[in-house]
Amino acid sequence: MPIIIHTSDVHLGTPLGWLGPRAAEQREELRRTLSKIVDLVVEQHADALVVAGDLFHSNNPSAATVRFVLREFARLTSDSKASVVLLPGSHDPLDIESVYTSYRAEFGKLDRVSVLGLDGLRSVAVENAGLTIHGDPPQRQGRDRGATDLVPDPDSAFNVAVLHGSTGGGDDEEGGPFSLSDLPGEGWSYYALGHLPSWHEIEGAGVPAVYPGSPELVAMDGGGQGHVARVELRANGAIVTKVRVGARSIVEARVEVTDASDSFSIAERVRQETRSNPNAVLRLVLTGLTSAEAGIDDWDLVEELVGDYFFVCPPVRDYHVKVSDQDLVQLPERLVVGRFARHMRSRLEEAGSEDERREIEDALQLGVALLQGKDVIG
Ligand SMILES: [Mn+2]
Repeated sequence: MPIIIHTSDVHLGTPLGWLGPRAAEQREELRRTLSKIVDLVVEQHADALVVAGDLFHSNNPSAATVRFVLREFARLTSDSKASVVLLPGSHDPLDIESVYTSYRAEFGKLDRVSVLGLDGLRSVAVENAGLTIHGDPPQRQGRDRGATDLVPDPDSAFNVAVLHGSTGGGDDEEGGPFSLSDLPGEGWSYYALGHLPSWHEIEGAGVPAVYPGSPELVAMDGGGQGHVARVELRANGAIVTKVRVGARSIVEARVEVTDASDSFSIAERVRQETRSNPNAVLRLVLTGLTSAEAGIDDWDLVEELVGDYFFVCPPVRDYHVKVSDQDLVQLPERLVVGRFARHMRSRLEEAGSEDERREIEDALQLGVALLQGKDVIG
């Protein structure tokens, strides 16, 4: 039974500037991921590698990046019987400046490597596998539409439709997965989709319809990336297996800064909540209420943690700073917040014990923050 390895949205050549000093390393990791995918095709004796769009991050990748891809595909076709079927996507669309037309001759020299849409190509028959792979590239950059008029080949045992796009959203705006009406009708064995950054399966299509997501981390808001789909086409249906190929992951932590005296003690809390992981990008959200004197310095915090992770994103400040005594006195009496502050301050003066004082102080700060419309709970 035919086996295909399905990937999309590799985004080779993306600058990854958000990774700062780690960007070059991660760009190299993207290449390594393509090599791992090629290895997987060889190991699995797959009949085809399908790339459902956005193999390249743009139509202007460096010559070195294109040469790397050509070399990997040459390795694939010499070490295996597999065909490679590429669909241009929304980042590497098939327009007049397309990477696929600029390097037409080089791609053309490779045996069994095809670009759907180039010279009107709409389907590729995979020899000896009873398999035909069909696809139509998105028509224009920034407009992602499915090609609903693809027709399966009745003489082929298995037909796979390859589509790139989502409903709504432009190229940088994230749309939702295709709805069923965006998929071409009856007679398909599998829908190989691309454009969404993380793994997603469309329910109700009758046969599996899968977005594998990027095989490696490319975006800060990434999450469920890092996989390819291994698809075994059988007479009684396609079996899809999610195969991990990505090296990096994202770790998210929400950490309370309340009562922390400095950045170092916050770093300690982060370590208690997450495990250090040299392959993880840490996304940190700081919550709670802190005093101005605590001096939470984002840069200190990142410096403290940077050795524990592949990269630490600048922390998101979702915390609030306590109102100083001086500011409390100045809250206007005609507002509820002013009267509340005065009332609580007089209770503070009457407090009997240190514990009681602290309790009233917390209630005062929390109450003032709430009355000022700040979201300090949870
Ligand atoms: Mn795309």
